[in-house]
Amino acid sequence: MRGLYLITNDDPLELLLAKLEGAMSNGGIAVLQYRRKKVAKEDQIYEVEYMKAMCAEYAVPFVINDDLDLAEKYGLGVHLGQDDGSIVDAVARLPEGVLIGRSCNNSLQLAEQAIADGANYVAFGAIYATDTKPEAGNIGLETLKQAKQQLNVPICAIGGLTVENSKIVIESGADYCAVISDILGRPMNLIPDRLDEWSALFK
Ligand code: TZP
Ligand code: MG
Repeated sequence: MRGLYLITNDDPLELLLAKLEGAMSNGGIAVLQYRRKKVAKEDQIYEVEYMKAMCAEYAVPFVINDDLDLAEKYGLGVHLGQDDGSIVDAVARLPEGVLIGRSCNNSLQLAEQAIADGANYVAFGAIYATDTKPEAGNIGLETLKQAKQQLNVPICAIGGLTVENSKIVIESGADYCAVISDILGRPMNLIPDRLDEWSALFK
């Protein structure tokens, strides 16, 4: 229940799948989240089917961002923001054992509520400012440190995380580091080395 939590970007599908194949075969991915902001809903079905099979092959837990209907259709985990629907619903509609996560921004109170509702991990961020989601701000490390002391589920840190700035994030309490750009923003041939650097951080 710790390690690199990789989130998909909006690369063209073929390129994204090639990067994911390279990343997963490297062995350094603890969780994959499907997050495709620029892909039409009807095309997401095919993509999710493909990635579900890939995750099964590499035994990587697979989580759908925002979309409980899609997660339910395929019996997958889900990650819900504060405005993306209820955790109680997700627990009721998804199979036992899948990941159910909640974005809690900078709030321990939101995290406690999510856990009471049945979330089995909680996410805080953006830790550092990021162009991927500028409106997420930059909350720093204080909430992570408190969360580590007070909460009894894995803690996910997200936002602007890189190999260079995440040692302290892990030391502050992050079980998962959720990353888009620092992995998928790189050319495909550089991703395996980057993953090795991430794995070393979690050793
Ligand atoms: N939620 C808070 S920050 C963020 C999301 C989805 C973006 C993370 O992307 P990156 O590129 O790793 O900063
Ligand atoms: Mg969301």
